[in-house]
Amino acid sequence: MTVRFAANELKELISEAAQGEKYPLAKLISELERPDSFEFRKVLFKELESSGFNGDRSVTIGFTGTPGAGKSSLLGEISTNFLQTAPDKKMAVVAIDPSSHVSGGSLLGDRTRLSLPVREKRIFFRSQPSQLELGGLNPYTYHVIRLLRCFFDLIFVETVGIGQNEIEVSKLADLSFLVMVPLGGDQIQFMKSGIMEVPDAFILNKCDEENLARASYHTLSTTLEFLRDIVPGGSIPPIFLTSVKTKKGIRELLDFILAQKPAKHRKSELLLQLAKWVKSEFGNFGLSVLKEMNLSEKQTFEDWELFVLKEIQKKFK
Ligand SMILES: Nc1nc2c(ncn2[C@@H]2O[C@H](COP(=O)(O)OP(=O)(O)O)[C@@H](O)[C@H]2O)c(=O)[nH]1
Ligand SMILES: [Mg+2]
Repeated sequence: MTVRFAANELKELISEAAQGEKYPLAKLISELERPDSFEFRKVLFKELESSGFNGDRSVTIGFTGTPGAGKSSLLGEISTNFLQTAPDKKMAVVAIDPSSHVSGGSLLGDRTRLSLPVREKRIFFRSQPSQLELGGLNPYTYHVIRLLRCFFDLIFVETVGIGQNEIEVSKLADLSFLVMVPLGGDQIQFMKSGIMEVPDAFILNKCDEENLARASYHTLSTTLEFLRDIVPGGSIPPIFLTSVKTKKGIRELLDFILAQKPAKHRKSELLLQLAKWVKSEFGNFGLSVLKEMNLSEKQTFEDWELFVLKEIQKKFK
């Protein structure tokens, strides 16, 4: 692995990215997405840390659901609202969705096209090819999110899929939403896959009509009471009724998101991601070695990665 940037060049890219410049940030992300990014990551995250960018105040929000539920359209509406209502904040969207294409200043949904001012420094879009056919996290998503956390207050991650994929994204998110359409087959499918247990909150999008909205809310809240074994009269997770068409509920949804505090302990997230990496590289053998390790004093993900690699190599000898 060659180090692709001189130290001062890296410092400059970081400072430009921090000011909202899109090209330098895209360049840093592209480097992170290379399979051999280890040395770069090590240098980058050390540099960020020492420059005071630790991402502690950033909130990561997962938007998952079946294709066509309106995730991209919703994120477009949210972006527009965000620019008006949160003048002192910055947000990023990472779409890990084969059908969400992001180019220039526009977020392209399935058939929707949202154009935002290209020079708007408070918003950043990025699409990542999905590893699996139907959504799922790319192996580099975690590192990209770590980087974005240093510069943005809110990071939205859009993923597609039913089942395991929602669980994957919820591990990186401080707040995870399941986006559904009213009275669709989604609920039954989600119930079967056990996914209703995972999200922190629900969005029923395409509630273009009041009656439909009311009926769907009732069905979903009853289902949740039943599935989550909520005592009668007990509280169910938040459900948002939205329509991109009529703009219903978008502002409430954004207010809820803006009120969210970064909740998750980043350390346990790091350990989860480390285990995921070890499992993909070394399988169950790797995991069994990992379990025996004392990892307490390591700092960055890269420190841990190196340490784990050495330990596993020792076992192979
Ligand atoms: N009627 C209606 N259509 C919507 C709404 N939200 C999205 N759509 C449409 O649903 C389709 C899929 O939207 P998209 O955002 O690409 O869904 P995604 O696959 O979940 O990202 C597009 O044709 C949108 O215009 C809504 O609230 N009401
Ligand atoms: Mg989409």
